[in-house]
Amino acid sequence: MNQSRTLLNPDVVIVGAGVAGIYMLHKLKNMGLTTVVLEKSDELGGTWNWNRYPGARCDIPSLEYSYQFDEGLQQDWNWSEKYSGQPEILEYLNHVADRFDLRKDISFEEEVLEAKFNEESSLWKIKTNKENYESKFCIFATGCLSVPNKPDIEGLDNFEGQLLSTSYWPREEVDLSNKNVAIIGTGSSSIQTIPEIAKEIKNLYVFQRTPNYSIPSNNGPMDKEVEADIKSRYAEFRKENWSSGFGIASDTGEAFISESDINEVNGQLEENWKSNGLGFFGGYADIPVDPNANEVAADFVRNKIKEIVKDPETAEKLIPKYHIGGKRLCVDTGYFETFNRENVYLIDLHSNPINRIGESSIEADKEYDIDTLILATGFDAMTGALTSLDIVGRNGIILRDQWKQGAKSYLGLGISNFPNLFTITGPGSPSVLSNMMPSIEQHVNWITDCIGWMIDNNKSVIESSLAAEEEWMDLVNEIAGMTIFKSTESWYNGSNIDNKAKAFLPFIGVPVYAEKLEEITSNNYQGFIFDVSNK
Ligand code: NA7
Repeated sequence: MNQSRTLLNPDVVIVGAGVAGIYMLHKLKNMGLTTVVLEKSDELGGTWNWNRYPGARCDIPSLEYSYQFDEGLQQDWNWSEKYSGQPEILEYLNHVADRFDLRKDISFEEEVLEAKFNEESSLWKIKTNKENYESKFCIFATGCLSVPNKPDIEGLDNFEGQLLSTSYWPREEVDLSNKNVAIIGTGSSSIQTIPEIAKEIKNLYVFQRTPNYSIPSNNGPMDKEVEADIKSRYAEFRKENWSSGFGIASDTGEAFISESDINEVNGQLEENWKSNGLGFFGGYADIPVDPNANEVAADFVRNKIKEIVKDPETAEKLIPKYHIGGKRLCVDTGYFETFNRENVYLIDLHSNPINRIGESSIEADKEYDIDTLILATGFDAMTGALTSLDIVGRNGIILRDQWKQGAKSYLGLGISNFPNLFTITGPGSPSVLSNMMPSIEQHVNWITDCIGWMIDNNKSVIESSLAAEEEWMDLVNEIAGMTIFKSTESWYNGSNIDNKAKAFLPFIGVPVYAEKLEEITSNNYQGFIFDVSNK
């Protein structure tokens, strides 16, 4: 795949060739910096390369989940559906790589094993499975949901049937017809997989630890009129999205449930249920912040589940009891309806935990004979890709150790003790609580400008100050404390992984974040320190 010899002393090493890595490469190349992207896989695409499970689809509308840096690109590319499926997004990312001639600077099947800052030379030494690099800057574009969480269940390693994972789905077609299949986990990935596979298999056993709220996507072919309208005013449309709390167009509710007539509220929630997808959560301004308003919206969805699922006992098990949106809200195509099929069974792990996995079975309330086991058990979110390898900063500090009590970062971009290292959509930025695509572009643009500013101002080393980082994470937590997110167990705060520090990591509020970023930048990168050789 690699078309040119890899440069071992580039100005910049970028880790990961997903949405973030390829755009970062494009920007740095345009600046004239020598840059290499190191990618573990033999294909680019990141999330959209790995997560190929049946039904994998983006739950942000296609016209929003796309790059905006190039007018020609956003005009030329035509999405076929309202919500794009994984194959089409991967095709798009490959198109972008070819269109901007990026492929030759990506080294595929090259995994970073260690990145170490040399305080004398102020260079990053990066060791991979193939080479050693030395670069001035090191940029982690490794994604927020890229290290899968493998459950610790007795017997899992001895399972002799077909073992699949939504996050590492095989590229070749998987024939599940006539199979007895178990799936563990009921997050977004599972909620998208279940309706697809239930149609073709013999029996499906769904092992649910926590039920999830899900809103119907009402996906369909792209409405050509809507597309033409948006394309005629794309810049303005993108700007509008930036002004909404989670950065998506449908999330625009300004009214408050607490101040509205309940019949009107129910009518509006019905509208939002039918057309807003993820935007259901921001459909009223107080759903994310006021537990009482949240309960009204949650109850609305609970009633929908009761209406859709015919068996009352199954419906009851599928009804979430926590705040809606506190865990990542899901968007589906026929998820709850699937439980009306005769070949689909729901096993509630709270009443019947999995005792063990046998060679060809899974045992909870009883023993289920299975041919295939699908793990849809999520990720070590937001920090996994940065703590699963040795990133060594000043004084030999390993990032994993620095973050033992919870990840801290300044703006989700820089980390104290780790000079000239940038993270794209790192902890402390809106990332997973925003539309990832524009948030990635925002960070890539910022990093590019920052490096440009350093060159113009004769600065060679940048790092965030400990004080700025502490203050920033206090703000992240203060804002989260004003919402329903903090009181819900979720992967936003590390609750899904045993022994992971419980710390809330995303910055809530796309417009506020953008304002702060702008303010800090125009204040000569306030909170960052430059050219400190020995701290
Ligand atoms: P998620 O949303 O983290 O879902 C993982 C699911 O797996 C969730 O239901 C977990 O239950 C469950 N889980 C995790 N570990 C176990 C064990 N040990 N036993 C049983 N069940 C378990 O990941 P997804 O891949 O579905 O979605 C990730 C994001 O991708 C998604 O939000 C979009 O942004 C795209 P829990 O809720 O932790 O009790």
